Amino acid sequence: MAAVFTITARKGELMTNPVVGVERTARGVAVITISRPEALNALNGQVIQELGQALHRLAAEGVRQVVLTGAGEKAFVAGADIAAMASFNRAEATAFARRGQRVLNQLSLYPGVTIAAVNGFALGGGMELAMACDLILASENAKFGQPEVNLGVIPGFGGTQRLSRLIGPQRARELIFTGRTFDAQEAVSLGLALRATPRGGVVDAALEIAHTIASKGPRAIELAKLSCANGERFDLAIGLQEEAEFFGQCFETSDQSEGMSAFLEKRSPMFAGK
Ligand code: CO8
Repeated sequence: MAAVFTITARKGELMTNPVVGVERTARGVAVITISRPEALNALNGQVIQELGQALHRLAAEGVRQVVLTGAGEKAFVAGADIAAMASFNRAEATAFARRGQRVLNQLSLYPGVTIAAVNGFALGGGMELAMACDLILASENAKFGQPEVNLGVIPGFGGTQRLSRLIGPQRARELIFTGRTFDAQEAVSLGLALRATPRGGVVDAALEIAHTIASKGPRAIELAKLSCANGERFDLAIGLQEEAEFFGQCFETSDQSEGMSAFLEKRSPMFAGK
């Protein structure tokens, strides 16, 4: 994979080493890696800022599939940075939660498919980060949890909202109230993770799915994602109305005429993403 760019500090900002790396595969899938090994890739202001910038640039470049992972084999992301949060007052904590939520919303609304390749601890903000992706794959050494109550706080990057939507309100409450950690197999059986993969193979497994999706009609994937997201926000009747609208929109794309012509002409489609 070739590096596509390195994040640089904006004018007036202190120049620090980048903590979010972006690489791209030959087939156009981006791999974003959060890299703060000294703190098990914990989310501080710099990670959140660089992640937001990386997503913005990838979307502007038209990158359709993104795999998100943590550097090393020990952690995906071990939570928000406790040392950075320890001295927050109420206003600072609220602002930090809102800032994190904005970037996680940016991730969940990314105009393409996002896959979390969870390669170790995904705790607190790390599990919330994974839940903002479309799919979660878990390495067999992955450990998930919302342990915030152990620290006297609650999930603040969307955990009290996204977890119950993913696994149901009662199961979400049990995990949030006990703060217990659980392994990849349990994550799969809860429906939090799609599947468990052998240790060391989770990014490759995510790339395999991303490359399969990359061969489909890009506009169709984008509209299908929007329609699925609507299903989680609206009731069935509104969701179905919206689905019919999105279905109609597909027929204004060249991908639809190419996909259907290719089928009828018994050849592989060449999608333009328009
Ligand atoms: N923040 C800061 N540093 C961390 C974090 C973290 N979340 N997790 C690990 N580290 C650091 C450790 O302090 C340690 O640093 P040092 O070597 O300088 O002492 C280094 O990473 C390695 O960690 P350990 O020595 O603890 O490694 P172990 O293998 O013994 O344990 C664990 C690994 C179990 C993952 C352990 O590190 C741990 O429990 N970490 C904290 C997990 C946690 O509680 N996460 C939730 C944080 S709260 C949160 O995410 C809230 C999100 C919403 C925020 C809303 C904003 C207000």
